[in-house]
Amino acid sequence: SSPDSEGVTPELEKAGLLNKTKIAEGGRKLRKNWNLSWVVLVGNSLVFFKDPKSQNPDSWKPGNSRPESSVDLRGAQLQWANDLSSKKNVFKLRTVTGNEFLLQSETETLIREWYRTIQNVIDRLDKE
Ligand code: I3S
Repeated sequence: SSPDSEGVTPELEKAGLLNKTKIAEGGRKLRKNWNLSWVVLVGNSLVFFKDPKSQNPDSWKPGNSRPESSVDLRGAQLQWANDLSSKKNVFKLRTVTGNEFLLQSETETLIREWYRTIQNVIDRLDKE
């Protein structure tokens, strides 16, 4: 087994570039502002970076680049949201605190992988 088989260090599930906009904060609607974001799914969190220098799979580790924000996936909800944007391949992530994000990629296979991987984490947390 690995030196960290007891799970002290959270597990990196996925990292990559996605278009992102926050559309609600605590249930209050926000104006869209799409930006390319380096997104890291690690442990129970989705972590967003905007500095291009942080575009590596280790960016979430302590001492590396500072995240722009971080989303706790416990109790979060995902849904496809092509009705919420003129862009294709868009899904919405809603946190328990009422923050809402749209995530998008021009590549359908890629956005489907993100959707599936995030949903798996949400499902795992639901069972805990
Ligand atoms: O859903 P909306 O409000 O039509 O979203 C579009 C606007 O936010 C627009 O910004 P301004 O209204 O500040 O010009 C953005 O540039 C668009 O990207 C938004 O729509 P899409 O369909 O790209 O999500």
